[in-house]
Amino acid sequence: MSAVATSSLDGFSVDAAALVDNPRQVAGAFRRDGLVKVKRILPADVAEAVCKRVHEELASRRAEGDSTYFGDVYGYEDTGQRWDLKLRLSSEVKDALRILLESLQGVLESLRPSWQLTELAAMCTFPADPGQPVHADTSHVYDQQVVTVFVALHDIPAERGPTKMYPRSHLDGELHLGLKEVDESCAVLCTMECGDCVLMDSRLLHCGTANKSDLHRFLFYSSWMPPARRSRGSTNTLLPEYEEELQSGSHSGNGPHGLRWMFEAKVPPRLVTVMT
Ligand SMILES: O=C(O)CCC(=O)C(=O)O
Ligand SMILES: [Fe+2]
Repeated sequence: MSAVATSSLDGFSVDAAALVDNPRQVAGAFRRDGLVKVKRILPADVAEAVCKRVHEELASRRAEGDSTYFGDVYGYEDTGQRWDLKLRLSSEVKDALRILLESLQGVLESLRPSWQLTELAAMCTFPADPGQPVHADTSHVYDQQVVTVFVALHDIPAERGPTKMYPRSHLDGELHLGLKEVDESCAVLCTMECGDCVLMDSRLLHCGTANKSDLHRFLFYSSWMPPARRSRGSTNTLLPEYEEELQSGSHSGNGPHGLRWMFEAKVPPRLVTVMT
């Protein structure tokens, strides 16, 4: 078994245009494999607008030096080449989320009747980022299913540091308990074109790989969890103002950063029950 051998992502891929007709089938594959790639889910101009926005917010947040805007990620303190930037609901981000949810609604609802937003951020790496250790974002044993949607804001070939994922590892108790090693020959490298996305069960083992290119690598991501009361001090990568809004139960969306936009944008309310 080679340490660099990877399976093909093609077997885990579907075109966005095919999603609407086959949500249950795609949800079934996602449940089994813990990942699914959706090609061409965002028009390139929408992805590029978010990318520009991330560049701008990252520059100003780094200049401010306020850690509130950054999530904790492996390697963040060590190298300064990796930034987990919490995003505002800017018009660019709202447009992207609306289009994503319109496509993903059927798949998400086939998994569960309702979901709430728990992360909204961009995972940014720069040249010479060494990549991450293999990890799961949530516990197979203790946590409920969380679905993370990683969107490529530009093309991400192998050398630009795509995420590596280990299909079906999300339900493997022995792996999660450290009783056996991951099988590298089963890993898939999530290379993408601008506007593609990968849905990942957050219990799946995965890691960001090294950025060997001379370009940045930006992934826009949102995570969705079953509606529940939220615990304070959560480490989710979500700006405190949205966290508080979800926490308080006052989800009328009338505040300055209200979430009513989801309804105005006609995103099906069942996806955002907790915000009603
Ligand atoms: O950078 C990536 O591709 C993945 C990031 C990640 O998995 C994490 O920070 O938890
Ligand atoms: Fe992760």
